[in-house]
Amino acid sequence: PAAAAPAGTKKVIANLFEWNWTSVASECQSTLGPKGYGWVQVSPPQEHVRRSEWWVSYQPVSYRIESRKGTRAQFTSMVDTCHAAGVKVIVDAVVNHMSGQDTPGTGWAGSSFSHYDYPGTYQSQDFHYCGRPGNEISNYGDRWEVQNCELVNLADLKTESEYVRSRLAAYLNDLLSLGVDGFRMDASKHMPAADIAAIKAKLSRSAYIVQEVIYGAGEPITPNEYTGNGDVHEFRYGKDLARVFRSERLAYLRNFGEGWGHLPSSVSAVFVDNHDTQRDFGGVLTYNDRGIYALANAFMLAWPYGSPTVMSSYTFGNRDQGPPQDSSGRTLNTTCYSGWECEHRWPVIANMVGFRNATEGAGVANWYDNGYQHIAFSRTGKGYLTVNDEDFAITGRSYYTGLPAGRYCDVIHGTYSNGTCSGPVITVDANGWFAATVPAHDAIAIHVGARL
Ligand code: LAG
Ligand code: CA
Repeated sequence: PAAAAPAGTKKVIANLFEWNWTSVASECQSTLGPKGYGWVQVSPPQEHVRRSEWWVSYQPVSYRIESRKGTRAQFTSMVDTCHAAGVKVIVDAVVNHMSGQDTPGTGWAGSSFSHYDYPGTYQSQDFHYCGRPGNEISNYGDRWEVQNCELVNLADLKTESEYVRSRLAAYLNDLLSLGVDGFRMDASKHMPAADIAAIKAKLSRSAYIVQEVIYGAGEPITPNEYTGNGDVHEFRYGKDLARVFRSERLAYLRNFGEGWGHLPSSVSAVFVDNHDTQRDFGGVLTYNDRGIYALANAFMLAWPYGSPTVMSSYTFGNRDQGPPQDSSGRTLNTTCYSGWECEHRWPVIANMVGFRNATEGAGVANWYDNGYQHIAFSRTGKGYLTVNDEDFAITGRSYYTGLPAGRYCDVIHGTYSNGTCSGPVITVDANGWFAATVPAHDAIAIHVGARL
């Protein structure tokens, strides 16, 4: 079963990183559905090691759907609630490895484990021992090593073995039986594409697949190898976009995407930042960049390349810091703008999801740039965005949109609902033009779904 690019008319994904299931469910109802997000990506749901850092989620000890984010019943009810709100669910699936603790322990739900023994699930013969120092990956120039050694000490599964493939498929099929719609395949680079294909072939029904393959210059394993299985995360997108915003020119974005050597649009999954890049990739734009971050997301949502994911973070001071949790380690309910950034709710970003949906399928036309930090383009007949990232306002200019004449809500500064706009209204004349001032580091966006 294949399904590249999220299905449906609403394709934008919100990544509610480390949210608990109860909070994901209410967010689907209150915000994701109403704002037009089509999908929510949730953090790994399986049983994990017990510690406070966020990354415990990436150290499975069994495939019980019990984690600090909630119980199996809460997970199931979250999936149902999201579906009722018109939002499909993508699970972050950790399939390359198990835990990385050197000392034996007990997992979140009580399962005993040691580094290479997970009673009832895997035993020592199910893991790779690559024979390099510490069994650790050190040379990303060596394909075999990257796929057969350990990523940061995480016990590396023999994904070539029939037993391991069946066990992984059983886990994913369990999630599908609960209604899950797709999987983010964690650490895909560390598994041969053929192993992922073999696991996918065992799935009980079709599911959206997006694979995490971090592009590395000169590395033998490339994102392109994985496109036969489904979508692939294009890590160059967020890096290049940050560089353009921070130190280059927005004018360079006129051919952003394939023109920059990125993956083919139809299989590319993009984001401004994700949970790893916001911590570990210096220079990427994050919630800390506030207005510029919002503008970068607005560009991503307006620009028809790839399938966009909007990141939603909790506030962190150091890279290992876990999400807000209670004294027994359960993740607390999300409180937006207090301990949690909720970027997906920022008005600019949330309103641009509506722009994405209204302009789906329309090409880019009427590109304009001033050679530097002021750009504009239309999505043929459907929408128009202009971004001014100069340090000065652009005043008294007219923009050719090609849009039908009418009064449109500027969704960067206002929210459209029930036929009214809470912000400025832009009037497009009979010839498709409007005149407006765009302040420094600001934007204007209009689309046919927010026409008064
Ligand atoms: C991923 N994609 O390929 C995840 O997106 C990424 O967040 C995961 O790393 C990684 N692969 C493994 O699934 C995260 C943290 C690591 C953390 C690891 C395992 O970025 O820092 O490692 O999850 O929890 C931590 C310690 C290591 C230690 C390891 C094992 O940082 O020092 O060796 O745990 O105990
Ligand atoms: Ca591996």
